[in-house]
Amino acid sequence: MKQIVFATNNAHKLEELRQIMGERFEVLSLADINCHEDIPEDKPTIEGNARQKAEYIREHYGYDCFSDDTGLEIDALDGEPGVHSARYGGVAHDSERNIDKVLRLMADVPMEQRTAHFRTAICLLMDGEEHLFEGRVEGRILTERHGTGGFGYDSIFQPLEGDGRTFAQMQPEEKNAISHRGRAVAKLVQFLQAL
Ligand code: ITT
Repeated sequence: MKQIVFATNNAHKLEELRQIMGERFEVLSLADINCHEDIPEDKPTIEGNARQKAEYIREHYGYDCFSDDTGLEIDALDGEPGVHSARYGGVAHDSERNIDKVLRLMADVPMEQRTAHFRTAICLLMDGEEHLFEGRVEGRILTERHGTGGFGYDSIFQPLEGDGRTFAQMQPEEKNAISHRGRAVAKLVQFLQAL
């Protein structure tokens, strides 16, 4: 089975990816390759961050690898939190704070103006070449949390294609079938299978 490193520290994303990529690839984590340091992620775009993380692994560890970066882009907040999604509330990876800030800033925004999308960029570095894949899903930011599944902003994001449930109210397979990351990964897998 072909090995490929997924350059992420997010256990939820690794789990989602292993589920989507199935049995065709052995997806190695950073722990699997003994990478325990903080990988720089300080570019102004999600594409730039995805590339930066993948290049770091290739340079320091020599593996073919891919990495993703995701942003929640809310129209009423001029595209924020976007590239700042992980630490929007001020503390890195504190999803509850992030959600609280979004709900606070959007307290007066009516439902028809609460449109948003998740966007994922995946950067694959393989055999010395770089490939970018994008996936996005349109939806709405609800006024309160619904559901306990998923992670990050899932409990306030209601995808437009669906039955009104948030991502946090869906089974992982249901979310993956329509999500930003699911779509970007589908393009990645299609590319890898055509090699
Ligand atoms: P790595 O950089 O280590 O991969 P991360 O948690 O920083 O992990 P991202 O930069 O891709 O992940 O995503 C930034 C934030 O966006 C993340 O911390 C979540 O709050 C949110 N996010 C990403 N994907 C999401 C998803 O599928 N559902 C809900 N929120 C998500």
